[in-house]
Amino acid sequence: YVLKESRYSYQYAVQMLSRLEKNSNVKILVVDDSRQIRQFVTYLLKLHRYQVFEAEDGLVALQILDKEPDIHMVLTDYHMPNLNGFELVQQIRQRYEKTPIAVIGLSSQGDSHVSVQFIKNGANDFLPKPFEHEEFFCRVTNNIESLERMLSLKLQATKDYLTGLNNRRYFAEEGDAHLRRCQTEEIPICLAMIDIDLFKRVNDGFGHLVGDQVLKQFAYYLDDCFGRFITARTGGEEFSILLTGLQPSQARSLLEEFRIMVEELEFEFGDGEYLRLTISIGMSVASDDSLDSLLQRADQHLYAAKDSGRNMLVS
Ligand code: GH3
Ligand code: MG
Ligand code: MG
Ligand code: MG
Repeated sequence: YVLKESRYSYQYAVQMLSRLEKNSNVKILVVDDSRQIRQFVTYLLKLHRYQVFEAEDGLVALQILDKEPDIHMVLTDYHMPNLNGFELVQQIRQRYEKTPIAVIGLSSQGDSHVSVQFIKNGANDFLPKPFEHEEFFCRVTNNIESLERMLSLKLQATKDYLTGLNNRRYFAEEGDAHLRRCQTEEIPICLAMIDIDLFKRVNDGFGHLVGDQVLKQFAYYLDDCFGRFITARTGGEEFSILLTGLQPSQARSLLEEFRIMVEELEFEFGDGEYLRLTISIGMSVASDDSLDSLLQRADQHLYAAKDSGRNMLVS
């Protein structure tokens, strides 16, 4: 006989437990003006260990979403005072343009018009009330799974695989948007391009794997010092930072401090061995130009730093 895996097998139980454990990290907002329905939906979700927040109308829902940035799913009724379900979805899409939030509309059966309108207004899915519990859980799980797939794709598209820093693509998109915001608000902004000196020698002398290991350590220090700014690995051994809210003189001294710190660092590899590095930095100061022209000027300054003997900042 081949024992068919039972629904109640040990493996199944382990699988269920890990699913529930995963669910406990998922925050869901339930919006309904009927307290009874709200509590019932909450009860169902809590059975599956989800973290649940409740709102009695759209306005309260928006307040909660503002306070809880990691709510990624909203289940909402249509008929509600203040802000109805459609208006809530519209508001969510407008305000959280860049945050993936799955919205599932709920409304009484027979109102097919409502389901269409929910989807047209930006909801991901719709569920008529009353619903089968199984269908309810299937829809919630499906939507969470597609959300997770989306988040993981987004992460892959914006992060550098080796160092975990933002990649060039992220820097171009976010940097450009950020630069514009700062320009309208008249916040000072500088761009630094950092390039590791003679990095080819690390690879040639110790091998590519050591080179990778060193780049990872370098990225760690860069993030530690400049993590509050927009940073990225924009080339092989080249990194860029948008220094916002600092006067050029402040940006310069921060970068100088970093350059000197790097000079004194010991980058470990193999069995307790270490090597030293220096960096060259090109900095440019934004006026009303584009990110491209800022990058271009920083690059010219970086080139000048290399030309003048490396291990220095030119701005
Ligand atoms: P310079 O001071 O003029 O910048 O000299 P350099 O040797 O750093 O510059 P060059 O552009 O000639 O060489 C950069 C080297 O960085 C070559 C390349 O093998 C290495 N590199 C780029 N990306 C990676 C990476 O992901 N891993 C490793 N191990 N090496 C990399
Ligand atoms: Mg209602
Ligand atoms: Mg280099
Ligand atoms: Mg380079």
